[in-house]
Amino acid sequence: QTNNSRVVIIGAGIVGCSLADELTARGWRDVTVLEQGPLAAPGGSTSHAPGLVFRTSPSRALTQYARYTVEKFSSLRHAGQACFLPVGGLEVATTEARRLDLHRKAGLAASWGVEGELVDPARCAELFPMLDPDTVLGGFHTPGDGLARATAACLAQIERASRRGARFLDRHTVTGVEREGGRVTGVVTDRGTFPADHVVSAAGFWGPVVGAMAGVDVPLLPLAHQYAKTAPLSGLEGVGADGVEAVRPILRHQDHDLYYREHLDPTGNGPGRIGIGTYAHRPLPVDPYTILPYDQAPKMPSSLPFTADDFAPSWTETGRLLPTLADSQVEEGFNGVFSFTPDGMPLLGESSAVRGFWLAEAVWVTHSAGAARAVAELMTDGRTTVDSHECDPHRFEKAQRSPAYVRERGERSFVEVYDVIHPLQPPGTGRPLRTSPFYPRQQELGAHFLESGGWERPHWYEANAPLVEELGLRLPERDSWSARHWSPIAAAEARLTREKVALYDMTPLRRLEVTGPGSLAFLQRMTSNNLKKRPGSVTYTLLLDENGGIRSDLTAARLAPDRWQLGANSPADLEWLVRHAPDDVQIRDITSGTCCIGVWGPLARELVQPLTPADFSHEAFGYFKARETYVGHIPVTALRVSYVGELGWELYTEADVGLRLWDTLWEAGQRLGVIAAGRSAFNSLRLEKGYRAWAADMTTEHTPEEAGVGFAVRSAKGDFVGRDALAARGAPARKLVCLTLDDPAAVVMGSEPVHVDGVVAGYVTSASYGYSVGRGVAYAWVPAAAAEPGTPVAVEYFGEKVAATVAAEPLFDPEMARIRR
Ligand code: FFO
Repeated sequence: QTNNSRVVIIGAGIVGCSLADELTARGWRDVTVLEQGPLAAPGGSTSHAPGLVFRTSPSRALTQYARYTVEKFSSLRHAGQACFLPVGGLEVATTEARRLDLHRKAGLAASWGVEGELVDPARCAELFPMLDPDTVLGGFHTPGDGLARATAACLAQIERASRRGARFLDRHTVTGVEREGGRVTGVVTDRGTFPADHVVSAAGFWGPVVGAMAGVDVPLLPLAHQYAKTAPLSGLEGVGADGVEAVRPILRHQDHDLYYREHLDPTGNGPGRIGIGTYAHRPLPVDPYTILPYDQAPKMPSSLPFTADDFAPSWTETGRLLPTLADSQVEEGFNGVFSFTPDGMPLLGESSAVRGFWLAEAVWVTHSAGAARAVAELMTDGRTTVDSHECDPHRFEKAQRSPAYVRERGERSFVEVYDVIHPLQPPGTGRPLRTSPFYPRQQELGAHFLESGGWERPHWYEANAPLVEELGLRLPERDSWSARHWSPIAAAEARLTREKVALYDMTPLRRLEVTGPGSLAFLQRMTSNNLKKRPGSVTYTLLLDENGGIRSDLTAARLAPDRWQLGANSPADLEWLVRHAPDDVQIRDITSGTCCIGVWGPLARELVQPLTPADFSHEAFGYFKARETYVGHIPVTALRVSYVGELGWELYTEADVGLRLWDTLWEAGQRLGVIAAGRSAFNSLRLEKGYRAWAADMTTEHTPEEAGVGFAVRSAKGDFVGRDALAARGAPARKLVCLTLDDPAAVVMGSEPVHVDGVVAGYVTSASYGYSVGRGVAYAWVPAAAAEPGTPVAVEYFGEKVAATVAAEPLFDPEMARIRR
């Protein structure tokens, strides 16, 4: 299918070239790539990138992008050579913490489909003969990793895209982005203006500069990172041949933030060197406005002068790991500039501020092919094959976009790039940023805060510590990893939520207000469930994409005929709805100006009823109903929903009176033994109840039927986004299932591989200990054939096979007796 829209891509680095290739492969005919430097090493980050492709990452999306880079560059050829050298990857551990983490990494690799093997020190030295086996405790070998030849890959894709009609114009400096009526219309350069329907900024660390021309802020920080080469090494001369510039695996020594690759002479005659990259030095932020253009830069714009002092500790450490290098020296080095975002993930997608202006930024060569494919898919079909919500440019909220924050978090991303990061570990800087009105009370109660979306979120409260003993809770010992950011207090909070009543801060739950005469018709078209119900009703419904994939799950409370409150997930939900809204519908994100307390537990009614003039009996205020009333002095919107599976309400009010609402409930609840409870208990309770969390458990890659939320799809109600695509789908090949771990002492964390009949067949999405059921609980994707309750499986946790069983769900209160009363 041909597409004659005019696309201008800014930047002919690996992302711009890959994107031109992907777009022209999808029938886009009018693609122009503008580049300020000379092709094909124009001087951005790609031109100096050492090209290491280690595919394994905690992020499933990044791993899939990197897998595609390997696959694609292996088949791309330039001047007779493949653009990828499959030398393999080796990560070594020199500390016990890292050695353990390599076990976790091996699990991640298996979950995301990367072949790998844990190896002993002797094997490490065999794979990388310079390495002193006495310095390492072990390694993780990934034979399919290797080196991307970035410049060759650019050239190969320039050739291929050019054959399909793309134009690559170098020495064109972009000076402006033209807009009209909220859309891009063209790109201005020093050599003329290029009209455009779509403009893609693939400008790398110049992204913020190009973004500013379009009035779009691009939250990335350019940082310099050191790379050096040794002098020629004896033993490496004449090793290269036939265009091959490396034979040994790429090597990572993450305990000291170091990586290594060979630079052999590809003619097979000359010397060989080792290249050394380090993240061990202080962050070296660079103002992209100060980077010299190609013609004025001494080497190339992205290559800043080497600061030898910063490199010294890395060189010393290198001599320890690779003793033969101790006799050599650093022959050349540079400080190479590249991009870091506040969370380390790329920025991929269309700007909501300027239609037709796309970001393809903060992408490593490692992930470049997959990231470019994702952007091409978004531009062509509006969706991606690999769910890319983690790369959505709108994931940072207003409060997370200040230059000071982007800088602080960007530097942090650099510092932490090779650290062992626990999945719950909060960022070490820039906190607190967003707090709910209840924050002072949470602090008084000794809340242990973790962060998500910039919000401080209590995970448990030290004030509840005495309960662990009072309740006589006996909990299995945890290993050191699962014990991090966890407390037995969570078990007490979970127990009291099931037995009495607890207050949960639900303020970070995203709230959208939808109003206007067209609101019902609009929401009927955009979501899967039937919302045509009386005001006062709440409906659980799904935002599907055109292909029937799950973009989000929502609660839709109809507060008046033309006024709705949606409980949503990511900023992308607002983006998606606003984009499709007709003129007679208004949508507003009211999250920041409002707050929410979940009051849940068997005593919830006894707590709330005396405080409110409304009738909160089951008969008058049924399950999944909403009403606007008062609690004490405070006006509230009360929703009778419960993500923890207990009787109760979500009580919403304005931020200014939030603290008073908390205090009102707290005081009234004393006689009932009310507690404040945190996310740790919350996550356990929701998993016992079988409630899915969007992003963790289900994404656009999954259909409602596969994910077990088919009940929220009412195909008979009329047309809606995704309906026809779902109808055309066959029976699901995989299913999201509930697993219980057979050993009551076992726990897993999420993202672990699931073995069925001895082979890796799926992965864990969310996990927790189920305090009510006395077992570890894990949700996991498995083949449909293994989804029957009773099926034995194994979850691989730090290399151990933990026996587990597919369970009938939900584990807790399947009759809904505790909620519907
Ligand atoms: N909105 C509100 N108000 N509260 C929430 O906790 C959440 N969510 C997400 C986003 N929006 C929210 C939605 N996830 C149920 C399950 C998942 C949810 C929300 C609610 C639930 O109660 N399901 C019941 C009832 C379904 C029905 O009657 O149609 C069930 O499956 O039995 C929090 O992440």
